[in-house]
Amino acid sequence: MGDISMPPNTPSIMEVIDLSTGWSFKQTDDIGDNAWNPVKKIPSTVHQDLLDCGRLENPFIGFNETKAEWVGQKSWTYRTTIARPDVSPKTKVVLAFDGLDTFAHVRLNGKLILESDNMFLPHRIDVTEAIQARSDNDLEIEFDSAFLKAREIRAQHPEHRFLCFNDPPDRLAVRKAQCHWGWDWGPILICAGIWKPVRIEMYHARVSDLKLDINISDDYQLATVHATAEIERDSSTPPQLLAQFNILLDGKVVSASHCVADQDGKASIKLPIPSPELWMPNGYGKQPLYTVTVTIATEGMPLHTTSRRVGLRKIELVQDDDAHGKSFYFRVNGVDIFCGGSCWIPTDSFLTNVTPERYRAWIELMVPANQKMIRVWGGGIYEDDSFYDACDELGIMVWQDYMFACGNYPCFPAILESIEAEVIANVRRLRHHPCLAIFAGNNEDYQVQEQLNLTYDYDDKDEKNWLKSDFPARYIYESLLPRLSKAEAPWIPYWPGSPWSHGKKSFDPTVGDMHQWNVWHGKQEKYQIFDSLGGRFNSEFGMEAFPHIATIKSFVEKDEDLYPQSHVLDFHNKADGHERRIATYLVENVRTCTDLEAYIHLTQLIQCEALMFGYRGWRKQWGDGRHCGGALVWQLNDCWPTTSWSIVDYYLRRKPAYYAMARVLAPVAVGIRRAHHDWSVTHAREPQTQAWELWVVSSHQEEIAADVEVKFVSVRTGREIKPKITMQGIRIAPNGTTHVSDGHIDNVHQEPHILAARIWVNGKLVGRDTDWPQPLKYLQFPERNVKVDLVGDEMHVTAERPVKCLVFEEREGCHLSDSAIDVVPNDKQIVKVRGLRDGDPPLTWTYLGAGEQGTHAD
Ligand code: BMA
Repeated sequence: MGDISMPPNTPSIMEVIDLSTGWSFKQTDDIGDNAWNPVKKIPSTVHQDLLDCGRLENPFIGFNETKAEWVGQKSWTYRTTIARPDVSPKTKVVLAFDGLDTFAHVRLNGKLILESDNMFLPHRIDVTEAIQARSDNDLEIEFDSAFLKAREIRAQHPEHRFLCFNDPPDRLAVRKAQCHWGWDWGPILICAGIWKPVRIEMYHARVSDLKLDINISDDYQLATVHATAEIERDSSTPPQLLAQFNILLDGKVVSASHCVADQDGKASIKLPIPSPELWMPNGYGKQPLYTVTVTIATEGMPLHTTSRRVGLRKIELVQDDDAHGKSFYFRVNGVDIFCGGSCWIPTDSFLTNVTPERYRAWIELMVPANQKMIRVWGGGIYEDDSFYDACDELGIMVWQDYMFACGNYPCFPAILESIEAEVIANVRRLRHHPCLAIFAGNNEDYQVQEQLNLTYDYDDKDEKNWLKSDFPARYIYESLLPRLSKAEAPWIPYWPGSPWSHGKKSFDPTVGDMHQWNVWHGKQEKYQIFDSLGGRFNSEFGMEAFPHIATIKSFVEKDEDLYPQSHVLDFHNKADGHERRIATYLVENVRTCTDLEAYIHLTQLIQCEALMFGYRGWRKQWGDGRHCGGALVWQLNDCWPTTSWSIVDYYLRRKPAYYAMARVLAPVAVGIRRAHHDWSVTHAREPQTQAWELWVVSSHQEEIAADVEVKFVSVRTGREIKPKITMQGIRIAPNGTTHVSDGHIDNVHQEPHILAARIWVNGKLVGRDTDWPQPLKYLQFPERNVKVDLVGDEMHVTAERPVKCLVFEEREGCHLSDSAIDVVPNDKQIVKVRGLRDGDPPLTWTYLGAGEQGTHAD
């Protein structure tokens, strides 16, 4: 074997010509002399290319989105020239596209070589003969308008009803990012172009696929990697190729073996890894990553090497019948994980502008925020490799939707065929990532059936009937996708939809996952009761907040429009009824205002409170027999500068809710709250007494001891209205919730006061929580006397009276250890700032009741 046991990093002898430069483009029907414009680089999108050559105004500014509408209604042509490659005539030459957006006709030297209609598909075209015939080869790609094609295809299928949330329903006919047609957080920008890399590959043989099925023994002492390489070769290469497999950790080979490929070009082998180093989610351990390489060779000559990076972990979706119905949570390497995290949308309307560094920066944000899971939502894209790489490296588990969202999708034969190819290609690309925790069939398509009164007979198990019914796509979610997922990645759990409930209504709280939108949408419940509205796993819930002032200024062109309800600010909020809903939650809870910066703070405070009430309560329920298995906020990010449900805005500026979430998801967190009283029910009187409860949640795997304290502090005076309670050496249950104390508030004899809890572990203060009389608007906040002293890279924060939601400025380049804090007298809080340089002005800050003008920096 000696001949082919080459070092692991031997470059493959496949030769590659990168085709990222040398392109030009034009509007297809433009026959003028100056029609062609240069393209800076491929991958690209036509909007960015038009921006680059000055033919489009930035659609993210002002009302420019409407000025960009025409772009999506035209056809666009891209062209380049490829020189004849200098290879032997027997060498196979392939033109490889990783993705074309979307209706593409590809011509080489005038001859049609590919027609494509699915953005999510890669393509490989054998051009061996065609490309050798000429010294210069013309490659031209014409993209039809997806907007017009969608209409056309829809019209061809009168048998289907095309119903959806988030119009237009035409989008359902096309395999393309559904949010390109606009969404309730994003502009209508129907892109087109070569949105993924394109290259020429020249080779005799290559590994076309590498599947790695990893088994970990019950005692976690042995991992076995079952590796299968599929090999493609030209006719001149002998079939009996040798395949050398190596597994490396930190550059060292930990397992190696080889075999001969069979007649069908398959090489399959089992590689043991004794004492495996296990991959764990953020906060639960390390993320060691092994590299598996395979090199194929003939007669001692290596032909191609490829590799995958893997993590060793066992993942289970635990669904046991229990006291609350059926559980729904994840277990990784035997450890039950409460999945606090976020939902993810495409992070730029122009996908090709997101660099690997920007992906990494987004995922990095989740780490200090104690988040464990991110859900790639079904109305966007199967994300870029660098997104999953970052999740692998940082321990963020991925809930991956298949790309269907909020619709009643058609199932005509051609689209089913395309979906099948799309799923195989994308699962093969993604399945080796240890971050991948679950594949889900779609986003809210079962809800569309329920809410639009379309039929769905769960008990009818005959697939053929599904295809003839009002809900043909049930065939996709309950037959096609599970079949393909099982064949391609049986180690990743499959779930038919987000949400789905085993045939019960998708909002059933006893089974499956749930999108809880009765706060904000639906019944517009008070957020104080968020916890009581949850299910077994809350894969969506949210509250809108304005973005940072600098983000607003990036798109508002005139100073006179810098007020909360200006036309341009409304335009940069795509949510249905957003004025009424933001107003409702503001008016119910706080004294509203008109100054823009103070208003931003109020909307952000409301979001912060709402999400805190949700997360805090659901994490508490985790300890109650895994009643709630996780909560994913809608949404982490934005695709343009906008007001939305995001907790971090387009420019990666954190909103206050980001910090509140981090606190309630900390490894050890204390929680305190009084019973909810609905103040706006007709004739409601304040109850004479209100019960309160104090608890601690812990994600440690062993029991720990903690000291806990509760103070009762008058909102008006800052004085303690009764002696504090202190409890020492409390035993905190592992990976669960511990009830610590309870009591009653006497609303008749006691003035309005907060309950302020703190917790120490091994003498170190590790957490705080405060509970406030609700609603906040009834409280008086005179003379808080807040002080923020900058001491080195720390801000020391004190107040003489209780302070609600003290938020620091989010300055470019600065990173805060905390913000959106409640401050209690005699409890100095220290917030660390990274990135503030000597001589920089201190960060400004504000808090509830600071006044119309809002911000301070004393
Ligand atoms: C959910 C999502 C999205 C939407 C969000 C806010 O239902 O799945 O479709 O953007 O709500 O309305």
